[in-house]
Amino acid sequence: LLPPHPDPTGANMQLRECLLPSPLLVGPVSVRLSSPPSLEEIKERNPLVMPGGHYRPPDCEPRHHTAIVVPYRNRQSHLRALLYHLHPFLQRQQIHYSIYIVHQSGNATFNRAKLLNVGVREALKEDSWSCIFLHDVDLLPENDHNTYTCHPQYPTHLSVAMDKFRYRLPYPQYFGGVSAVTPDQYLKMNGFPNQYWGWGGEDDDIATRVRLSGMKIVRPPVAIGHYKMIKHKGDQGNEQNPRRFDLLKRTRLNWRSDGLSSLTYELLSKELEPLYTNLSVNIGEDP
Ligand code: BGN
Repeated sequence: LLPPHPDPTGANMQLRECLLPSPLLVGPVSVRLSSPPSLEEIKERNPLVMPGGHYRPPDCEPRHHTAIVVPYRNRQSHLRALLYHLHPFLQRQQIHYSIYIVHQSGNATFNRAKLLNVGVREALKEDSWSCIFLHDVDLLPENDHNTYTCHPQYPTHLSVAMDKFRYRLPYPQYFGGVSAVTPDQYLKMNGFPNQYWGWGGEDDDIATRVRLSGMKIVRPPVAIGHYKMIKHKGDQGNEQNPRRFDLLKRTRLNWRSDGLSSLTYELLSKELEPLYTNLSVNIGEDP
């Protein structure tokens, strides 16, 4: 028998599956909120992150493929804090991931759920992600045992213990902050509503869609789902939506017609930044 060929390029090397749980996890971490470093410094601290904010573990075959989608407008310092914490956090979990920032162009009222729909659609054009995270820009996970992976059957709500809500759920159905779906789960619930312009209610609508489409919400233990929220004033262009109460009364009637199935937008640009993919989109405005 001949000895196996040496493989100088490493191209045919079979990596072993990553261990479960990842041996790199550290548990609770202290999260620094003030004055996050520059993007250049964050990049230097994360040398293995590829353009577009893409990463795969170098020495094992990842079991999970997660796209992180972040609705965004004018929150540079929040974005730096998020990238500073999230990149090392995800690398310790040894998952294959990319971070997509979905920037709402123009000055129309902010629409978080529609931006999430755009992010999911664009992310799935790029790669066959097994899990999609819907992540607010101002939330920083405090424990890396809170894994950024999906439940095979049901949508997951991750931010179950935010400092802002004294480390518990503000109410039992709360689905805001950080949540996750598989592409199948996302299709089943017809994505997210496109009609919530301004602050509030869209997350409750999404939670209702989960139920109406025959699924339920799963959550990590409260001790693990700790998040710090970066403090800020209510931001301009995202005022409380006075129509949210009326919209929420109609979720049952609207969810099949409004959502992924009715999504329209114009992708203005897609840039592979060193730490994230920047999708700039025109999603229109409140009619
Ligand atoms: C709720 C908001 C959510 C928000 C949480 C936490 C509404 C709908 C009114 C019935 N829901 O009250 O969108 O995530 O507070 O801040 O406003």
